[in-house]
Amino acid sequence: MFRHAIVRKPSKNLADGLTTADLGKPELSKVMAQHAAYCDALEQCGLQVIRLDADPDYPDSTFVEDTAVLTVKSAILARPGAESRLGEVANIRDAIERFYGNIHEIKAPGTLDGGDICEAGSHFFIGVSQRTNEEGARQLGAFLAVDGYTSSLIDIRDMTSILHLKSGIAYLGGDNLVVMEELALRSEFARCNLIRVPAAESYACNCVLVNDRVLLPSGFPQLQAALASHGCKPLLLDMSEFRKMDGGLSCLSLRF
Ligand code: CIR
Repeated sequence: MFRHAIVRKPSKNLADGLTTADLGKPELSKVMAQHAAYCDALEQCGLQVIRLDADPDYPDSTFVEDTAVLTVKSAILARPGAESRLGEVANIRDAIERFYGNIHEIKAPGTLDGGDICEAGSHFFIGVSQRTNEEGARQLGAFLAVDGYTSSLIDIRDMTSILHLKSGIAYLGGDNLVVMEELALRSEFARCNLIRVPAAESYACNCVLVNDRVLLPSGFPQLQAALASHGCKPLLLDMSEFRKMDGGLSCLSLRF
């Protein structure tokens, strides 16, 4: 069960952040409305939402998930692989320290974005990507092992279709894993019960199990139907403006 979520209000200069999407500039009024709806949804799932102020020094800072990995046992501060995002970590530390006494840090030359880390029960899939390097993955794996978790690496460095591992997979409890077609045959997922997402709906792979609901971007009817047939209760959210900045649902919060 999650009880809390940390979010950061989008900054007015969100459009100055990093993106590879060719979808135009985010519209500020829609950004704010979509973020407010996202926070409401987390509250509807029973979470206390800790809202941090916008930080114009870091246009990507609303994507808080990339700054840390939070488990039941400890917090690990990340070290984002994009230079322009490195300073976001110091600015989230206070909020995390309010809840965790035990805080580890990924250190140079390691890099790690929280978006590459998929918790699946007592196992963690760690994406090695353009943002998370092998050293960052190794450091995280060692911290997790001390707490009794296992982990495995999923190399996505050759993939241009996703930024982070969790752009392409989501854990839904039990053995259930939502997975994009391109990753469905990876041997690392052979033991999972896969909910395969057609290429046209790939963006929706980044859905999030929050207690008894699954946050799902709106506009992806096939995955919505597949989730419903698995007994999940999707809660739909318009993500159009964050998608323009390569952002998905999971990256807008740290849940714990
Ligand atoms: C970036 O490129 O870092 C941001 N514009 C988007 C980060 C999205 N984060 C995530 O999926 N965890």
